[in-house]
Amino acid sequence: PTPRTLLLTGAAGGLGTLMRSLLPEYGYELRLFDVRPIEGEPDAITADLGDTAALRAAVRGVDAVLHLAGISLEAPFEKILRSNIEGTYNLYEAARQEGVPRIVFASSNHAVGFTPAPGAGDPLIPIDTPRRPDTFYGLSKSFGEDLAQLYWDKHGLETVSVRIGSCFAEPADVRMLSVWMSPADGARLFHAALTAEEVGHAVVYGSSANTRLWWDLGTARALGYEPQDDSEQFAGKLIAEHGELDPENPAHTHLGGRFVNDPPIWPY
Ligand code: NAI
Ligand code: 15L
Repeated sequence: PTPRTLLLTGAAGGLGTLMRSLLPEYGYELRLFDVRPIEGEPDAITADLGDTAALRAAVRGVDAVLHLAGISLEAPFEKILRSNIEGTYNLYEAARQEGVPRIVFASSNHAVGFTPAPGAGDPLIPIDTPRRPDTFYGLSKSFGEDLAQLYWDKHGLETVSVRIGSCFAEPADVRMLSVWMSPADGARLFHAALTAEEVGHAVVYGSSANTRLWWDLGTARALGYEPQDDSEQFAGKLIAEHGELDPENPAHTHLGGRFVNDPPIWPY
């Protein structure tokens, strides 16, 4: 059954804003949470993930959580620790205490960002490839996936961890042709993750059905996800602008792209 009330953390962010417009079509009533206020949304909860009382009130009575809040790029370890590691722990504790049955966790390709991108004819990267974070940011997503596994094994709280590629209106560079997830496919995948039965802790890659896909969407499809989009329509323009991927440039040859150079070791 479709969960009715959904807590959307990170609702003020880029992906949160996209999902605020797309998810209601799937029948969700959204409760919004972000440390930043959201214009035109007086009922949104404006609080930090460090505020455990606010979090506990926010999750009370919801059918599920789509957890997007957190730092979304590389940052000093202390900041990642607070927002992404402690913040995600605080959310899971609040959800456990309030009996929320399922969380969809915005993990990231950067949990496996140091994995070499497959060449032509190589097999796609499987979902059980060893974790290879490319940043403290990616490390926090790796932590989030393990936290989700712990809360499933110990407390029966279900999670779908979605290793999102690049979810923007359009891919912005040639790497993104391989990892792009259209916003419409993002909504399809989150909906599948929220409604599939008996997921336990499932880990999936989050992207469209791109011609240049780098990873295996099998576990996402097993949830009922049927991607409809392909980045190939943007390939001509992006390759004319940036050239083909350079096999000598680490930022072009790893799943995580330029994050492998953060702090930069290559001019990109
Ligand atoms: P964003 O940076 O635009 O949004 C993140 C939101 O989280 C912001 O509105 C921010 O105010 C909020 N936030 C940060 N720390 C917080 C805290 N301590 N307490 C409460 N709110 C806090 O990022 P975006 O692109 O919307 O991404 C959303 C989520 O999806 C993030 O967790 C990101 O790591 C993940 N993700 C996004 C990808 C993408 O392509 N957009 C790719 C892979 C993962
Ligand atoms: C991410 O995890 C980031 O949150 C997003 O801003 C993009 O950089 C994306 O990955 C990506 O890999 O393109």
